[in-house]
Amino acid sequence: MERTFVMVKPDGVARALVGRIIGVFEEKGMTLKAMKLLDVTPELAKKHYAEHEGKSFYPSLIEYIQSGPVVVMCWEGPNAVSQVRALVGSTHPKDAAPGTIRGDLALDISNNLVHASDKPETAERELEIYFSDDDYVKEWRRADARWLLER
Ligand code: FUP
Repeated sequence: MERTFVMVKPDGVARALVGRIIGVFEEKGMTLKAMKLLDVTPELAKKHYAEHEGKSFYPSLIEYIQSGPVVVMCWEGPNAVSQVRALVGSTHPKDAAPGTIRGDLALDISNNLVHASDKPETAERELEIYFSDDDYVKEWRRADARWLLER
């Protein structure tokens, strides 16, 4: 089963949208494997956005991600990475379809509420930045798993 990394960014926490955003993935049928509320340190911010270093928006991105607490999560499910990205919507909220998190709840690219990994390899890298083995619960199944997954 595939895993992905999701962050409710500082604007999502500040706007009290954590419950609503988690609900999107829960209602989809995915399984929550780990979750934390934390302040992103400069070291974490640099690791997280290493691929954007040098770009014009990098300094504001680093500042934004440290501007308040964030909620980080690991979600599991079939094709978790692409299914979560579809629910999150396009990077720029103006292009994000209605029904997606960014399409319904965000206005501006620099306050786009959620981060979600773009590839399975990125997901594993990002999960390692924020979680250690002890942060994951032992095996558990949703009570409705047999209605969600192949029997
Ligand atoms: P996404 O994978 O959708 O989160 O988007 P990217 O990894 O391409 O970009 C990471 C963050 O950088 C976005 F959430 C918003 C910010 N960004 C800008 O502010 N300006 C840009 O032109 C592109 C990205």
